Amino acid sequence: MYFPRNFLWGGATAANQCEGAYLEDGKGLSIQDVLPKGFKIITEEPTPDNLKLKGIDYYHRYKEDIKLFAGMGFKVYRFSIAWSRIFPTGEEAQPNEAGLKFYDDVIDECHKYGIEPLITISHYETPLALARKYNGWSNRIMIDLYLKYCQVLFERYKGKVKYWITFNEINSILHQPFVSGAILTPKAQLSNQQLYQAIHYELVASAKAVQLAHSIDPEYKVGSMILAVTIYPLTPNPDDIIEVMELDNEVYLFSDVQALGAYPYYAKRVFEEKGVQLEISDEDREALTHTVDFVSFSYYSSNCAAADHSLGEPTGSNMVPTLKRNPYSKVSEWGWQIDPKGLRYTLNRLYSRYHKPLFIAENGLGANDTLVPDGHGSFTVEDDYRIRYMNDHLVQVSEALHDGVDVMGYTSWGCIDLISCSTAEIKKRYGMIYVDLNSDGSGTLERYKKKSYEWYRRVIESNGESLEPDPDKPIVL
Ligand code: BGP
Repeated sequence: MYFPRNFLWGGATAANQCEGAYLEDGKGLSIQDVLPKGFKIITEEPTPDNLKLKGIDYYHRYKEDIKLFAGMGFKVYRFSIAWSRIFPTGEEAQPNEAGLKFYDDVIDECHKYGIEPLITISHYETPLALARKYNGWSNRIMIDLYLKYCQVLFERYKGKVKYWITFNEINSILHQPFVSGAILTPKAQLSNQQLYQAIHYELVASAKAVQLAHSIDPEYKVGSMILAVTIYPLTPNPDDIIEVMELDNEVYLFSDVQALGAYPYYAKRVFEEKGVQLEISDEDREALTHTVDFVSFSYYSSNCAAADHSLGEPTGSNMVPTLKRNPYSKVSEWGWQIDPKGLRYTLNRLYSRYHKPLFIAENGLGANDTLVPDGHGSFTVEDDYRIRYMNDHLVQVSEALHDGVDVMGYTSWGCIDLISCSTAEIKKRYGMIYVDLNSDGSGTLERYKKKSYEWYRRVIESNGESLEPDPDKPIVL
């Protein structure tokens, strides 16, 4: 295996999917508090009876959870800060000290075990008040409000945190303008003009955050993050190749701006065809030149696309509905196609485009798990399917490293079971740590180590040497 000695092995979570305590210690409502069932906004006010709001009670159990992460040997832990814990409505003159104190403690707990924190500044959890008052990122005022929040974090955590990600999966605003951009206008009524102007404001905010971070601490490493929708042409028909090229450009437009410092050459035509006349000032253009230090992404699956949308079997993706099944890929229980080699391909493509260090911020398998007695008086999950998924993806990360790609690290998504983003379920579990919580909200919230816990511990301890390179050979613990 080709993992460098300083490879950052770890796991990732997001505040809104695990913390719970949705109004504790002065926290304000976030947009997630009106999404108790996944991507559908509820009109009534959130209540404490809501499953998603309870998360997995990480807010009160983070010490136990971080200790469990340390037990696997994590070098890095990616988590997000809930913006509405720091600025409950986004507009207070002073940050909420109790909210900051919570993250002080989380960061200290990481350091206790030599775990490097990697903080996502905005992970689908904008204060709800900003959505209601300004229609979220469709309003330029969001740039200043976001930077005010960033400044508090960058100053507070100087010398304690090194790695930051400005926005989780920034390109998902194309498909989920509310979740990703706090824009209340329903997608069907949102014009391309409004959408791309909002995207522009996020990109300017991200670049200004990079500049601000570096001015506060030159040691800070700030990254971008995209949802890597890796797409193959359904057939060798040149029309399908062009279809994929255009779909790719929709995604790369974001990381191109963030990593290369200006709108890419193809943006002019994209805007022309979408009827977008971007309002962009000289100050904006200057801000965009502040590029990220690393490029991160989430990778779960790959898909196919064809120019003729009637061809192929739809994947049922709620992000890009025109995506098609790949007959060569297996499919998860939630219909996500499984393609480990697609990760090597994605790493190579991003590296050849940006020549900047890459970070795999999310990867993992959402699956139904069954808790069984472990034979020693406790419980476990025999999650060989998850081990297989992670093993085969990590082997492809090693291949990409061998190809010469600079990969800084890998954080498996939902290293502890948490509430799903798209469906708000607990039963779609990604963790190597099982949380005793059921869909009806019952359960003790006790944590149990799954079989994958010991497997990942050995992978990290051996720096990848224990991985099974042959996808057809059983993985023996
Ligand atoms: C990404 C999000 C995460 C996470 C993951 C898995 O898009 O950044 O927050 O939840 O997807 O998705 P899901 O929870 O819908 O299975």
